[in-house]
Amino acid sequence: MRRLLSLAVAGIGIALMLSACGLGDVGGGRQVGVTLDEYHVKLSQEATSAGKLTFNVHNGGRDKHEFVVIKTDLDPAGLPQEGSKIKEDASGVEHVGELDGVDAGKDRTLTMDLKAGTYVFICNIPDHAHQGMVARFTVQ
Ligand SMILES: [Cu+2]
Repeated sequence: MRRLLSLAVAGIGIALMLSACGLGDVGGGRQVGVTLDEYHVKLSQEATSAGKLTFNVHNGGRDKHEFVVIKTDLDPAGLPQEGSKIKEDASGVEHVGELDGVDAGKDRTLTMDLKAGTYVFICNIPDHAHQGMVARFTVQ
C-alpha cells in the first residue's frame, strides 16, 4: 500500500512538471500539437489542465490517419480489441471525439472541453494502433 501511494505521488509530480512546460495559450484556448505518421501519434506535450483544448493535428505520413480521443483508465497497450481495431465502445472506454480521416500532408483541428482524467489518442484505421499509433495524455 505504501509503495502504491509513493508511486501515485511520483506520478502526480511528473504530471505536474509536464503541464508546467510546453503550454501554448492562444486565443483563450490552449493548443496541443499532434503529428501523425506511420506509425506514431506524437504530442507536443503529454499533459495539461482541464478545460477547452485545441488539438492541431498534422498528418506527416504517407497514408491517411485518424485522430481518435478516448477516455480510459486502461493501459494503452492493453485496450480492448475488435479484429484489428480498438473497440471504441468497450466497457472502461469512453469515446470523446475524433477526426475521422486526416489525409497525408493535411492539417486539421479538433477543439474539445476535456475533464480531468486519463486519455488515450489512437488512430483506429485497422492495425494502425497495434503498430504504434497510441499515445497517452493526462488532464489534471
Ligand atoms: Cu493511422
